[in-house]
This record gives sequence, structure tokens and C-alpha cells, in this order.
Amino acid sequence: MAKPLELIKAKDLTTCDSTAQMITKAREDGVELFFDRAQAMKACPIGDKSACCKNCSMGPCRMNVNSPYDRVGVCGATVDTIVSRNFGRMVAAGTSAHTDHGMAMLELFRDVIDGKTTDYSIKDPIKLLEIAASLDIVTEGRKLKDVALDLYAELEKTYTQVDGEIPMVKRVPPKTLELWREAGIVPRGAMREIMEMMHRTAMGVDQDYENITKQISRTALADGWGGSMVSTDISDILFGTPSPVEVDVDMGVLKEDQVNIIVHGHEPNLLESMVVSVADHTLLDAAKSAGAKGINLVGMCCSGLEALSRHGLSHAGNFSSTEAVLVTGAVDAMTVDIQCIKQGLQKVADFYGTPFITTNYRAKIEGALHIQLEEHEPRECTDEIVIKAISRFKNRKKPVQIPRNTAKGVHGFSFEYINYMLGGSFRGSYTPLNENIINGRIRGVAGVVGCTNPRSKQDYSHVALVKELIKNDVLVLQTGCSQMALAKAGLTGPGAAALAGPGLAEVCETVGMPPILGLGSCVDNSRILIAASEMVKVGGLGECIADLPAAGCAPEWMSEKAIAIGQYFVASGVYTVFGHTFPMTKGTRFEKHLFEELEELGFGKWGFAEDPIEMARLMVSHIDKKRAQLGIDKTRERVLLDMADRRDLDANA
Ligand code: SF4
Ligand code: MSK
Repeated sequence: MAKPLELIKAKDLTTCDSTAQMITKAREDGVELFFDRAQAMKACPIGDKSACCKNCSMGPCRMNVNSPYDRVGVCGATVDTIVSRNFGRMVAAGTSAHTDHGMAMLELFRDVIDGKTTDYSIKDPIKLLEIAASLDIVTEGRKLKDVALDLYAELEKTYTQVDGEIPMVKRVPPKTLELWREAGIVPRGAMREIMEMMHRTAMGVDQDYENITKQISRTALADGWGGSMVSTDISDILFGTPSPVEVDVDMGVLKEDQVNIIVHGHEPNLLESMVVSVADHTLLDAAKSAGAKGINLVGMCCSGLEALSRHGLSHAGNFSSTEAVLVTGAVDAMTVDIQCIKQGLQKVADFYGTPFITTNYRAKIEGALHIQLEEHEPRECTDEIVIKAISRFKNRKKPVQIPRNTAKGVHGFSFEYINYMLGGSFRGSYTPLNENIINGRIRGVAGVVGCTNPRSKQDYSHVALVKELIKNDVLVLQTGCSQMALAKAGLTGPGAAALAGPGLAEVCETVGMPPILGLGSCVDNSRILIAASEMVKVGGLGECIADLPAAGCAPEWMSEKAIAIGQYFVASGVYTVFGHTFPMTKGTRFEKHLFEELEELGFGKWGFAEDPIEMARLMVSHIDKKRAQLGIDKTRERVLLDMADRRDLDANA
């Protein structure tokens, strides 16, 4: 029998001490958080395995998860058809989120070039020219505006093109692209792929799980190498390409004597305008007149990660902490845009008297105040938010209780900065990374990304997994809420090298980098794809992404976006392990297809484990398998022997 809710200790729900404190306080205050709702709402055992279909009104049809082939749906759909269709629809939804966000960034870029929007500008013209050149747009001797207009026209195809290949496939390693062409999965444009995915998974259309999987991959690739990649590149061009910056994180960044404003969501334009508004002298004076020492702008979730990387803005926590932070009573306004915004925030904000403000017409929430961010006049929205926050500060009614936890870390490792960091300004290159992988000091590379989830102890798997990976000499690249989990644990600084294996620690010391590199928001996973492409291009580690000693993981995922990301990594050639649950019926042919056969066809494959140490074991075993296939396993053995020898010598000294 389930324990009564009040007996489930906060410490059993999260390893984030600040969040645990706020869960306890919320219970004392009689406020319900999503942790409580997750305990009360048991997951449906059939839905959990993705074994039900409600694609038409002859159903819903439920399969037997213990004996998946003992029945079919009313239309005759098999469990493989049902589970693969559901998976495809998750990928379509995740892809639509990233690509709609990317298209909004591209439209902003167009309006900036056209002069329709003057509050934003081109912050990184060098990146603009580099991206244009990589897409075969002539840059030499041309005005920046003309190149930018051509770049806009080219990148728009990412979304709207009905035939042909999306532009960014020019950055895919040739062998990987050849595989996609042979399989017929090179994306045309995201709108076309999402439309076809939804069509093919409707009742009575595609009923062959292998054929459905091809469209799943094509749709996901339209995200990773399309919508998400364009979003990252355009955000860098408009707001600046990140470079390392030291930042404070965790709820202790809130300040009792200041007006605290939290921005949560995914679109950097809201936060960029907030940064300007909170520095406005009139507004600062108003805050001081209200008795505040200043205005404290703080990020959360992924737009917070973008502003952290670009402006060194403090960050209060990841997805699982967004309700909890309101319980401090110290938040004078929480403003949100799109994605991962829990509807439950509204009630919590209401209880603590915090103005809860939506800013994007796509994402309104009942009971929230809506102030639309118009990109040609963003300050109208963001100044008003600041004014509302000042007013709430002046009239704070609830006692303030801020957890005293902060951690310092280094963030903002863009692909470009890693290039510079490894090779120096005159010979920026990934060559030193490849060399250190070949000589065995670095065993391989892992991307550890994704959400937190109230059904999984917050941050626990992220931190345990990453610690285990670096201990095994695996360099870790991070994005999204996972990056914030490690940041709060104090492991995003150079000091984390003390936990790394001897080879990785040596490289970190030589290059002056931490063993865990934070790359930004969840849309910035495209930076990992570009890094993987570069590793292939530099040479010595095979001919395609699938040859690399690399693996990916989202240990505490929750969003459909994570499934889209996982599938674009798998289709690109990466072994990708998910944790805590997976939308799959065990013992089905579709499971075998995703978890085994895709690799045999030359792609990556999916993996699953509940325990983070087991996740690490799966990833390290895969990395070792790839090292053996590349013939570089011997070099690593030699390095290990050297270390063992050294230890023996130390012991005998
Ligand atoms: Fe049932 Fe087939 Fe309709 Fe799905 S499409 S609900 S399996 S009848
Ligand atoms: S915010 S998608 S919970 S990473 Fe990008 Fe975090 Fe996952 Fe949302």
C-alpha cells in the first residue's frame, strides 16, 4: 500500500537541498507541489508501456503488456503498430516544439535584418558569416545585410521546404549522410516531416513498424539538424555565442532585500529584454523608492541557461524546482514564455502573492496575467513586468524564507569555444581532443542531458551518472536541466577534475578545462551534434558519427522533446540510454528494432536502465566497443597499465 503523502520525506523526493526545504515548507503552508501530485497520481500501467491506442473512436484499445501479442486493436493494429505510432507522435510533438521555437528565432532574425525590430541586433557577425559560408552562401566582398538576407532565405527551408534536403545536412559527415540517403530519411522541411508523421500514424495508414521508424527518424533529424540547430545558431548570431563564465546557481541566489524576478521558459528574447529592463535607471530608482536594494533577475530552466551562458546571469534551478522556488515567498514576479511551464505554477504563485505572467501568445495559462512580448517593442512587456514585481516587493505579505544554498560553476562552452580552448586562438581545433581519445587518456565522450521528473528522485541520477562517467575518463557534455543538476552539486568547475579518472584529469589540467562542459539549453543539443561532426572531420576516429566512442543519456527525462532528441541522436549514430521509464512494451519486435536492429543497420540504438551506475556501465561498455572497432583499445590498455604501474610504484615507495 502507498504511504500517506505526508510520510514521504522531501529528502526522498529530491537530492536538491533547497527544493527539499521548500517541499517541507509547502506542506506546512498547505500548498500542493507536483511532487505530491506525482505520488497521488499513479501512472497507468498500460499507458506507461505505451500499449494503448486512442487514435480513433473504435477504441481506445488496450494491449496486454504481459503478453503483448495475445490481442490486437479493433482495427487489427498489432502492438508493434500501436507502440511505434505512439512513439512517432511523441517525436512529432517534440520536434514541433523545437522547430516552432527555432522558426520564431529565425523570424526575429529576419525582422532585425529588415530593421523592423531595433531592440535586438546582430551580436555575432563572425558566426553569421561562418554559418553562411558553411551553407555555400558567398560572403566575400558582400555587405553583412545581403549575406544575412540570403542566410534567412536558406534557413527558412529548414521549416517550410516541401522537397529536397534541409540546408544543415551540409554539416553532416558524408558517410552518415550517405546512410540517411540510402535509408530515405534525409529530412525535407520540418513542417513536411511532422505533417507526414501525423498522417502516417493516423488510423488505417502506416501499419508497418519498420516503415514507421523511418519516418520517426526523418522527423527527429528535422529537429536535431534542422529546427534546433537553426535555433541555436540564430540565437548565437542575435544574442552572442557563449564563452565560459562563472555563475552562481541554486535558490540562494534570491535576495531578500531586492526585487526578485524569475524568468522561466525557452525563448532567449524575453530574457534578453529583461536584462535591459532591470538595468534601466528609472526602474532601479523605483525599486529603491520601494525599499529594495536593487532588482535581482534570475533565470530558471532553459532560457535561464541561455542567459547564464551569455550574461553570467544567476540561475535558481531546474524543472523540478520551479514551483518550489515560489514557496520561498521571495519571488516578486515569475514570468514565463513557452515549454515546460507547469500549469500548477499558477496556484502556487497565487498562494504566495507572486505575479505569474505569461508573455507568449502560444502559451497562456488560466488565471495568469498575460502581457504579450511584442518583438518590435519588447520593453513595453518587460518594463511592465518589472513594475509589477516592484509593486509586489513593496507589498510582500508572506514571510520570506530563502534556502542558503549557492554553488559556483563555469558554463557557456559553445562548440566554437571548445575549438578555441583545445587548440588555442591560432590553431583552434578538435585535434587535441581526438588525439587524447586515440592515446586513451580520454576514453570517450558522453552527452548527458534532459529533464528532471517527479517520478525520479530529482538530480540523483544525473549527478551519480556523470560522476561515474568522469571517473571512467569519459568527458561529459551537458545541456538543459541536467546541466543545472550538476551545477547545483558544485561539479561544473575545474575542481570536478579531482573526481575524474587519471587520464581525463591530466587532460583537464593541461588544457585548463573542467571534465563536465555545460553547453546550454535543451535546444542546444545541436551543439553536441556539431562537435561530433567535427570529431569525425578531424580524423582518426572513423568515418561517421556511429564510429565515435561516444554515447548519450537522459536519465530523468519527462518531455516529448527528450524523445525527439533521443531519436535524432540515435539516427545520427549515437547509442542513447534513457532512464527511469521508457514508452515501450517489453518483448515486442518494435523494441528489438529500436534497441538492437537500428545499430545493425548502421545507426545508433536506444538503451535503457533504471540505475545511474548501470546507465554509466552501458555507456562505457559501448564506448569500449567502439574503441575496439577503431583499433584504439590497445592504447587505452597501455595508459591503464601505466597508471597501475604508477600506483604500484607509489605503494612500494
Ligand atoms: Fe483501436 Fe485501431 Fe482505433 Fe487505435 S486505430 S483506437 S487500435 S481501432
Ligand atoms: S527545460 S525539456 S525539463 S531539459 Fe528545456 Fe528541462 Fe527537459 Fe524542459
